[in-house]
Parts: sequence; structure tokens; C-alpha cells
Amino acid sequence: MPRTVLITGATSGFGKECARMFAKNGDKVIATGRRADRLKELKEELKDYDVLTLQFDVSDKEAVLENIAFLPSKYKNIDILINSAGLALGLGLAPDALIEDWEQMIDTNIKGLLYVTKAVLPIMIERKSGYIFNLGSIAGSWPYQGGNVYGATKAFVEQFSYNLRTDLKGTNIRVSNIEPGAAKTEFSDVRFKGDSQEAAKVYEGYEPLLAPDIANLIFTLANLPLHVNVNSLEVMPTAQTWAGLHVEKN
Ligand code: NDP
Ligand code: 8X3
Repeated sequence: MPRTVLITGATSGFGKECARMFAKNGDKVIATGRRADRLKELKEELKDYDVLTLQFDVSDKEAVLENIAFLPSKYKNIDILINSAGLALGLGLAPDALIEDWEQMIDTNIKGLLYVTKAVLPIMIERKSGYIFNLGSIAGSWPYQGGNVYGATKAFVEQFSYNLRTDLKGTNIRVSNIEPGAAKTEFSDVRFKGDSQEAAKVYEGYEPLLAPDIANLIFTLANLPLHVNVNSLEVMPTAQTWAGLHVEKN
């Protein structure tokens, strides 16, 4: 039975790879993002599969509510929500970081995720089924220099995921917080605002995670028996560990 899968951030990275994977599995995919050209390309690439593309900014509350309220009837019964839209902006220390970057991360990673989730919840609750994947990050659990507000937004996503799951007791709705480590997508290009050399350095000298690694895990979780809920899944490249706690010496 094909499922209906709403994916935010489907124009790149994890979201795009999830769109490919679920669509090729025969599921109905609603792929969303801000970049219309990317959505058009994805629609063309997946033209043999059941894909609806919708262009909206997750931080625009009205646009989110309207797009989900007016879904064509074929796509209304959302079974799976993948909240992948998100970003880090800058890697400056807190005193140097731009307040506008902080605001955009909060608007996207926190408020945007909340708007989409709130819009989808009634659909899942009415049908007493559903699966919500939230893209958290290792940055939500493990502090690092320059991670300041980005990490804090992902800590929000983690705790919100657990609290949401708690509130949804008895509804059969599953919630998983997916917490990847370093993954080579457009993430660092965005973080370094188009400085592709700086972005490339992040992934030099080791094998980072790639988008299909995370999409595969999400797809696997989505196919687990209905009585199984993975609360959180922290995934790193093998080369990445927690080593490196810093001591400032005299
Ligand atoms: P990408 O930059 O490759 O993809 C990010 C996606 O988010 C794009 O499709 C972008 O689409 C979308 N997006 C950003 N802002 C908005 C917005 N305001 N409204 C709608 N869509 C938006 O990064 P990843 O795929 O790597 O990241 C996906 C998620 O995973 C993010 O939440 C990120 O924080 C998280 N993550 C990433 C890790 C990594 O190392 N790559 C590790 C851990 C977590 P568009 O620009 O078209 O709107
Ligand atoms: C992305 C992973 O470590 O670059 O969330 O913050 S990290």
C-alpha cells in the first residue's frame, strides 16, 4: 500500500535523497523547498513516479498552513512527515556571530519545523497513524566552537521530538529524532555562505556521511513494524568521534 510522504528540504541533501528513495519505492511523495528550479528538476528526474512538488518557505507560517490545508485530495492523508528543512549559518564564536543568522536558524530549524508539524498533526491524529522524522543533529547534544545557536536549535528539536512523542501517547504516531554527524551535502556551502573552498575543507581527509546513508536509515525506520519506535538515532562517520575535549592551559 503506497504511503504519502511529506518531505521538507527536498531540494537538496537528506530530503532530496529521501524523496528519491520513497518515490522509487512506490510511495506518494510531496517534495517541498524554496527553490523552484530545484523542485522542477526533481519532478523531472522522478517523472515516472508519484511526486507532487510544492514551493514554500517553512518559516512562513501562512504559506505552510495554506499549502498543507489545500493539498490535492490524493495527497491529503500524510502517513510520513520528514522535517529535513534546516540550516546552519556561520561558524563564528557567539560574540562575533550575526544576530540575523541566529534569527534565521531559529525561524527555520525551530519555528519552521513547528509550523509544518502542527499543520500535519491533525491529519495523523484523525487517522490514528503516522510517522514523524525530525532532523536533529549531533550538534544538539555535543557542543563545539561556533555551534552556538545552530546546536541550540537542534537541542530544541531533540527535546521537542521527545515531548511530542509523549503528548501523542495512544495515537499510534511514531516520532524519531535523527541526529547525523558530519555529512557532505550542501550544508557547509550554506553555512559558509557560498565559500565552497571553506565548505570543502570540512570533508577533507576522511569519508563523511553522504545523503543516501541518512535516507537509507530513515527509509529503514519507516519500514519497521508499527509497534517499534526508535526515539533517537545518532549517526556519525566512522572517522568522527567525541574525542577532543579541550583544556585551556595557563
Ligand atoms: P542541505 O543544505 O543539503 O539541504 C537543506 C534543505 O533545507 C534544502 O532543501 C533547503 O531548500 C531546505 N531549506 C532551508 N531553509 C529552508 C526554508 N526556510 N524553507 C524551506 N526549506 C528550507 O542540508 P542537509 O540535507 O545536510 O540538511 C538537512 C537537515 O539535516 C537540516 O536540518 C540540517 O540541519 C540537518 N543536519 C545536517 C547535517 C550535515 O552535516 N549535513 C548533520 C546533521 C543534521 P531550499 O534552499 O530550496 O529552501
Ligand atoms: C551538522 C553536523 O557537526 O556540522 O548538524 O554541526 S555539525
